[in-house]
Amino acid sequence: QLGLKTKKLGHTIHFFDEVDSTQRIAARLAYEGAPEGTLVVAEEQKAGRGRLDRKWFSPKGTGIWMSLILRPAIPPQRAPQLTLLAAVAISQAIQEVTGLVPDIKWPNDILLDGKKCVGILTELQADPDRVHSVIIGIGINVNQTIEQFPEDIRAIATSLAIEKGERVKRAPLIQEILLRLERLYEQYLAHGFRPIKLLWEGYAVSIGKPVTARTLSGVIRGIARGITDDGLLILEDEQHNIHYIHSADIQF
Ligand code: BT5
Repeated sequence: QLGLKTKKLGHTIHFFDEVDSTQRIAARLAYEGAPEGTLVVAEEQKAGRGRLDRKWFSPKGTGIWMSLILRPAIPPQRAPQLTLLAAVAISQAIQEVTGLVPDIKWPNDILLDGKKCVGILTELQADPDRVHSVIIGIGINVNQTIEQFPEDIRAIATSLAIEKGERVKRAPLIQEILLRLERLYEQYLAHGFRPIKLLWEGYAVSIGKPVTARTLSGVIRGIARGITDDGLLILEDEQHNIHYIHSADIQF
């Protein structure tokens, strides 16, 4: 019922009214051998997850809560590139379907008007040298009103409908996301991350600006200089030391 135009992505779709997390279900399916392109979509998540076990608010019928299984033949350290690839595909799709122009905030947020509209969570099943599966979790606030967000995120979150001023249909957006993802993923497998990185830079907000990066090992303040070919953030601190950051929360 999504009217997909993709060759592979989304050809097997598992729809649920209510789940704890589409990530958990997709991880189980991947473990059981589900093919690349398998998609899990839910109307509502009772325990939607962000990074570091943070909560992802996923109320019924208002958003896109989905997880996609990919099986690229890459070493695990290249997996962060797929978060950035997904961010580009989703940004392109949002722009195509709504006319809104999103910003990507490294590594996994898409912003509209400075507020978070999309979160991406990339998880792996891998050996030290080889990925078995990558589960790309995508959460998009589509039709929430501002009152429908919990108070603690009301100031930092937004939905497509809030920004556009009218409701946005979810099925055409999912279709467009899968189409863009498939194109970029094929490009990535054939030509590597370079072409994706160029597209990513076109949407990136934090590059060239002073930012604060909160990592698990501490806080670094500096200027975001760009991303490496692996997708790490390059941060130059006040002493002009260069840091390569794998994972962090960024504040402007
Ligand atoms: C993320 O984590 O942004 C990744 C979110 C991934 C969600 C998808 S939905 C489908 C799949 N199934 C899952 O269970 N997860 C994935 P992070 O960067 O850690 O951001 C989490 C933070 O975003 C929270 O601590 C809140 O501050 C904020 N937040 C929670 N829900 C939000 C929402 N609906 N919109 C905007 N911000 C939100």
